[in-house]
Amino acid sequence: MMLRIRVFEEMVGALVTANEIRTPCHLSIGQEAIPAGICAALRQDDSVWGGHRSHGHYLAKGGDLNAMMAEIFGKATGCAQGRGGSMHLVAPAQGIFGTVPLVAATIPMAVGAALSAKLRGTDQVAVAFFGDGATDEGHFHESLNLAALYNLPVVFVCENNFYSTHLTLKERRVKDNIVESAALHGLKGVVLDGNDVTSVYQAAQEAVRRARSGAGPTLLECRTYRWRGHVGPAADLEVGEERRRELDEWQRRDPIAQCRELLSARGVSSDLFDCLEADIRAEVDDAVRFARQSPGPDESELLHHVYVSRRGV
Ligand SMILES: Cc1ncc(C[n+]2csc(CCOP(=O)(O)OP(=O)(O)O)c2C)c(N)n1
Ligand SMILES: [Mg+2]
Repeated sequence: MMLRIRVFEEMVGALVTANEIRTPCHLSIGQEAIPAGICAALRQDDSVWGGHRSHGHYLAKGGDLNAMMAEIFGKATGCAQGRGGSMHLVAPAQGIFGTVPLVAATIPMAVGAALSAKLRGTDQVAVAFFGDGATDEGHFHESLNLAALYNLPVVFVCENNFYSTHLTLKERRVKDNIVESAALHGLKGVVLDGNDVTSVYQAAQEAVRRARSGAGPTLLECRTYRWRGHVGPAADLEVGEERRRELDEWQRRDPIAQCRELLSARGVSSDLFDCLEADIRAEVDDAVRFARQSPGPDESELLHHVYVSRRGV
């Protein structure tokens, strides 16, 4: 799954550079262990809620790769019928009810989904994915408080990549202490290496088990780094003098390379990796072909889903 997210996003980046994709794309290259590790601990009927950087959340939760590529191309076969682009991904059957690029907007939605599960008496779990920048918003704190107060089955996953657009964590907060918000609001908080897919998966399993069994919400602060710029395929090396050094350091901790080393040490052959990579590249190439060949939305549908008409149109 990590490789699928990586290859998909590298392709999107290349197509943005080629000016074939023209919707803004926020790439999560370098952060793949988080969606892959968290979603591996979920069931299909659990929900995930994401934001502007959610290609990985969508794929890891089971969203269709062709439908996402077509959406990014703005085609009628896209998961949001070509109306949303990269930042509005939706696949209700897979528990993805819409990613929303308003920072922190989907954190309370995850809490709402968890409240709904509790009221309906199901054991479904809701997961909110959000960045460190979202923890600067009031919604984050209100959501943690309510989830703890009502003991809701929700897992808050902060993908702390230390940047909110071009502002570092240090420029935005006195302390590097996001996880402490959990204790403040009365829920369990865990800090972990977000580039280690095994740690992420194990923490997710425990948080999901707690949520499902009625033991309440958890905040997971997953520390990671995005290799590309805030938006688009470039590396954003001009944003600050620290960026080059940080990038070098974090690229040495590539989540995919680390996982590959772990598996090799346990006897998985390099041929298997090569086959896997070839299959994924073919899958992504197919998605590009599908998106290119798909029709655009019909002009006559431009105002559909925008206004509610009394005549029911
Ligand atoms: C409410 C709101 N404020 C500001 C923005 C502009 N904005 C878009 S992404 C972003 C940075 C978010 O940073 P973070 O939550 O850390 O996510 P990351 O981009 O690092 O994945 C900002 C400020 C927005 N989309 N919504
Ligand atoms: Mg961030």
